[in-house]
Amino acid sequence: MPRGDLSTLRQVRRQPSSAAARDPLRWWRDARFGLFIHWGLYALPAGIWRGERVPGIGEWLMYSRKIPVADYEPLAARFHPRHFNAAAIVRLAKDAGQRYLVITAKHHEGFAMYRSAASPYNVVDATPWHHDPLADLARECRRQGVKLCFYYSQDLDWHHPDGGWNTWDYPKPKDTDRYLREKVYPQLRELLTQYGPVGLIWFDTPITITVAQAAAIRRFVKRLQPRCLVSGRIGHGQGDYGIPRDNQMPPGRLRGDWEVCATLNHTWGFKRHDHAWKPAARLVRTLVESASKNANYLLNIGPDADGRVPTPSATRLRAVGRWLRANGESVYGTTPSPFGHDFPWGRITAKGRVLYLHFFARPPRRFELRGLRTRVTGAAPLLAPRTALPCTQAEDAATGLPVLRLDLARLRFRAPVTVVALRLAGAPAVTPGPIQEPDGTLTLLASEARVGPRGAKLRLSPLGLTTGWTRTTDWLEWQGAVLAPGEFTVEVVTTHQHLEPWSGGHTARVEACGQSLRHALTRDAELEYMQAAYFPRIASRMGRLRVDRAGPLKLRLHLDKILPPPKERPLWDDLTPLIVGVRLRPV
Ligand code: FHN
Repeated sequence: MPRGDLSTLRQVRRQPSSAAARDPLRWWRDARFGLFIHWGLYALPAGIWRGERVPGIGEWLMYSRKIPVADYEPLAARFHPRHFNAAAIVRLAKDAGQRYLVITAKHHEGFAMYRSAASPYNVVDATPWHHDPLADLARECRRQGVKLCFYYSQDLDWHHPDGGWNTWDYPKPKDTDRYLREKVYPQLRELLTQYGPVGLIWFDTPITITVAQAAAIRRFVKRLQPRCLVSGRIGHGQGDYGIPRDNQMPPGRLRGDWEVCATLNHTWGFKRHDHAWKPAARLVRTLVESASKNANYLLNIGPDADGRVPTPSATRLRAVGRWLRANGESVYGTTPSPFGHDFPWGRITAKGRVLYLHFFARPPRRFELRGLRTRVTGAAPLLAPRTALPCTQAEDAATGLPVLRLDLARLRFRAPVTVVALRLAGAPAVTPGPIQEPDGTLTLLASEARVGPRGAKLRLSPLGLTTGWTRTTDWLEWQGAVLAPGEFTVEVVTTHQHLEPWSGGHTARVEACGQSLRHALTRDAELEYMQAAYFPRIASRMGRLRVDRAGPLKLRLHLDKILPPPKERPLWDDLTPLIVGVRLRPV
């Protein structure tokens, strides 16, 4: 079993550099927003097995309860979703502004949600419905202009004796090649030949398959449909784009192409008792944040066993769609923020010579953006392009940093996100590195740090978090820009996946301005941010730092004592400290 955070393992192939070769990703990058659909037999128990609520996500019920195949299979005889309406589901995606749709053709339970000659355990042959919903969706996607894509669990399969991870029915060592030969390849062939052009295959959970197996699956897909994309969770660096962990929003800018996959409540597959619906405002902001980081946003619905989309899901998706209909210009076809850091007021996307400032709350009348070097030729609200917003650009006297000042008196803030378009004289250029915000905070994200010394084991993952910090000689170093010196509270910010333990207790040391702050990484506060339920950000207070002069600030973070990881290690995480960064707040 692999060790290490799934998201930090290499997921993406090195791209050939010619534009033509990159072209297959073009539609996907432009789309920015897709609909994920988790639908399978698990919608019937809906989180309840033999009268008991089963904790965890709905589609994992068979695994969570180690339900024998003999007891789970009969669910198929009860699957008759009379209310399934492919036209309505594709219409919902369109109303939401989603440009592609990814449906679970086969999830880990092993049941094919389409007509499969390769396995009788499929929705046409094994259910009283005798119907292929993927054929309906394919037709509707074509008719309504949405890209059709399939999720396929290439590794975990709790039904096939040699599929990944059913050890309660099949305790003997697995012959993965046999499983691939008997089920995966024949089913992929069906999916790629029966439904017309497929936008992408969303492979998932590459836990047991080898690099050779992953590479062969990729070749197989590309042979049948050369333009079909392959998700990063095929594993072993064979994907066309990367996927952070579920519901994870990484800090700062990302390198390469990514797709943030997320739930509307907590579960993916329908679960009767999961009512933890995320507010629509948060979904819009997450979409914007994804786009600002060169990531698509794939947002999930889990239809029930009758085929109905839960009303709270549909309501929220339509609300996102209403926002997008007015503001879509700042999302579709955009490129990421030119800045490497996140802003406390919102997020930035770009398109050619336009920067879109997305305000998540009413901004102050005198708004300041630091570090933009390109000349601004005009600024206006996206929804009121004739309302010119006065702006000036100057250099900060003490540091020489470019500072843009916008007068937002004429901006009407409309929740959840209001966009201001900045027209530039050329392609956006910015001062690299962290810059103190007008509110006085300076956030030093690990993704903007330098790792040392030469030969360090410590690395920065593609998601901008530390990985492999096992040596006390390694360090992170930043050069930030301070415009307003003074006294600051210094905090180290760490994170962890919510179901996995937090790696804390290590002794950290911050060196800056000739001062040294040494403290254990204790759980002092939890920072508020949108995905905090899944990846809490924990602040550990280090002490106070006095910065006497405006200008560059060099700060180094060391770990003087690193505790050994707990014996009970979770599946994914390498359990070395996951550092998000260091935060300086004026006292
Ligand atoms: O195990 C699956 C899970 O059921 C769900 O399909 C998600 C979607 O990203 N992927 C896996 C966990 O990461």
